[in-house]
Amino acid sequence: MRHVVATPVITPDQIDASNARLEAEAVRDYAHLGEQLARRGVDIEDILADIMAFKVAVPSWGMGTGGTRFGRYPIAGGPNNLFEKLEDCAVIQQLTKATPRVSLHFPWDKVKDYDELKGFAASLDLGFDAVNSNTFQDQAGQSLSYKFGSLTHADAPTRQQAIEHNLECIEIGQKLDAKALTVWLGDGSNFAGQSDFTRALERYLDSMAVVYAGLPDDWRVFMEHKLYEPAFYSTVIQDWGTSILCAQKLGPKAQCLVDLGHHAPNVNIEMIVARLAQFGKLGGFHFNDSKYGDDDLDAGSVNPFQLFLVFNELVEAKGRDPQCFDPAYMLDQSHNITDPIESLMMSVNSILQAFTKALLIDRVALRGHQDGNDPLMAHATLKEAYDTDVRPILKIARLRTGAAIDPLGVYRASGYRAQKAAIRVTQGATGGGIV
Ligand code: AOS
Ligand code: ZN
Ligand code: ZN
Repeated sequence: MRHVVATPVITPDQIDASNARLEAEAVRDYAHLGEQLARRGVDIEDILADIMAFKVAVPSWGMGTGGTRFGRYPIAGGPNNLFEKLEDCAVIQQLTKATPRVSLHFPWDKVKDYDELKGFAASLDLGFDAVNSNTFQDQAGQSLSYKFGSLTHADAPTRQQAIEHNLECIEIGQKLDAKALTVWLGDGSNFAGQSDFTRALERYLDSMAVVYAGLPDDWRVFMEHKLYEPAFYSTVIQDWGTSILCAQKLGPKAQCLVDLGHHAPNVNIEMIVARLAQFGKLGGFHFNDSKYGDDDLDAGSVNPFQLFLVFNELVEAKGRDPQCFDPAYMLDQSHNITDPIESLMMSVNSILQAFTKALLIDRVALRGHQDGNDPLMAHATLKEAYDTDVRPILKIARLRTGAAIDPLGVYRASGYRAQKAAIRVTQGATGGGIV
């Protein structure tokens, strides 16, 4: 029981000292923005309450330095095991108070004792979100290979092995109080003719029906579609159309997960979000950003307007169905050249900005312009919200939740990574692999 209680990460007085310096200015800016919003008929405290309540899960696999198939540049003081990853997650939670849960990936995050893991996480003020299965790689000692597929493999014993892995993920997730399983599989083909599209999907549905039957009553399964990679000719669950068809076939606990990087270039992702929400099949998100493909760049770093438009649809959907609409929000990024803690804190900030701006949209006016066939004013209504500098709201949300007004500033001043570099075993030099 080596890991029962975590060592303190950043001390509360480091946060308090920084907040004390920044508070007066933040409060003044907030009051000023409050006056401006009041003129638009918006109560800033209502917006603040929603922002303080918003949470997004961080990925355990995003804590280590990512890489490409060409190489990887580990940073000194990076985490070497799940417990060290959780310490880093705790820093993000401490400084933002917006990331209380961690999404785990199996078998990468397997440990011997899940009670110990849970206790360790709890001592860091952390819990667990959706668990992710992995049948896109072969693991040491695995009896059957996934080279030609997993849940959709032509051979029944390989499919069975993949099914059992997903069931095991549910079992582990239950020990950790998770409530959802995310299934992304790399199954597909590299050559025209290699795979029969229809039979492969039939096998997927048969396999997933067994996984679905293993879900506890209060669980959901999220199907994460992706256009290509690692299969480069076809992917079995390639888009939201296939995903929603499967979700409808499997049943109410099956929903679709939208990873922002998993679409063809220029696809209207916000519209996909609207469609899935309309039919009760929007299960959750993997937030990130992309320029070309599944780049796994930091959320909001390339196209913050798109992120805002996604949140516009989310706010709209929540307004229509406040009781039941409850997508799971997770980050899925690969940090190749930055400190993952810093990137993730920035990403949380971008997500919260997009959400805040979406909350500011005058929906009555928007509807009026839409129905009155006034495209310019409809668009201007969105831009009015998007162009608002909402940073004072985020700063006050952090202040009131006990987070840092300036998470990045506190983190840099703390010297956290340098301290960890002195304690943690240094990782190997370079190695390929996309995380
Ligand atoms: C892969 O492209 C997906 O985004 C998955 O969510 C995957 O499980 C995760 O990125 C870890 O590799
Ligand atoms: Zn993803
Ligand atoms: Zn991805």
